[in-house]
Amino acid sequence: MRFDILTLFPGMFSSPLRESILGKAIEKGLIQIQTVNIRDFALDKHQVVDDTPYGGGQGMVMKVEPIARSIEWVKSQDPSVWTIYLTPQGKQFNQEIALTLSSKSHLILLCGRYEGVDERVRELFIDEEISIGDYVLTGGELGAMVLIDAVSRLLPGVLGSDRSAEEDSFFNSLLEYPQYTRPFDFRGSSVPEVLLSGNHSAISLWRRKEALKRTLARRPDLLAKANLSNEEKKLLEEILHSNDDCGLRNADDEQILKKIRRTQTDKGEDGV
Ligand code: 4GX
Repeated sequence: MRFDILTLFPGMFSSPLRESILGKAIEKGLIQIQTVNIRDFALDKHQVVDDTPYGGGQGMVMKVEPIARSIEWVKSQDPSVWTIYLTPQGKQFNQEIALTLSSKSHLILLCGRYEGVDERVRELFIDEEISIGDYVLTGGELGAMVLIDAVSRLLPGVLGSDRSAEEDSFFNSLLEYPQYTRPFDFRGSSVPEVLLSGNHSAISLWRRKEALKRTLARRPDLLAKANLSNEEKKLLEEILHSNDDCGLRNADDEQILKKIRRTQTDKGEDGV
């Protein structure tokens, strides 16, 4: 899969995407990450890429021509490339979008600075607008890195052969269970005995129950959407009937709890 990043700050991408897992993926030829400096496509003597907004107001707007030329330059190599603009006004990025994007062969990621890009860039060149979350960055570059990271690890061969992305708990809309490694005892806090038992079915059951508890406590919204197996539904009822309230206290949570019970019953015996 190929990523072309259109930015005024290509230097930002030199290290973060070339370390560790993504660095190996590049070496193996599984992904290709190229930066395109938008300034190189400004034709005037001073290579101006921004200008004051029509109608007045604060700050600067990125000019349409240098962006248009850089996109057209990439498109001339591959007309089928999918063009994304990172902006807080876009659809909020999540695992499902990452999965959809991972089936594309080539993405352009346009990184805006200042007050954003001239509206005609969106109108004429952008296929999809994506936000990485409800906060304001100084530019789209970090958003592009987040997207590349999340998409790349879904590609076959990027994660080690012993670990597939389908095993991610987010795939099943549940948070991860707690993990431990040595030492057994750290300052009086020890590892749950079941993990040392060698009883694989008991360990698996404990982990699924802990994942459910944690999801109920921290992200009950995810549970409402989850496709739970019959066994998981049973475990969930056990948790809900125990004295441990899993941190669910306020009225909002009560509503979500009702919804979880309803959706998980409505889905019937197969959990679908
Ligand atoms: N998820 N930013 C875009 C420029 C800008 C300003 C105003 C449109 C309107 C962001 C995010 C993000 C900062 C990238 C502002 N564009 N990108 N940039 N949140 O905050 O992706």
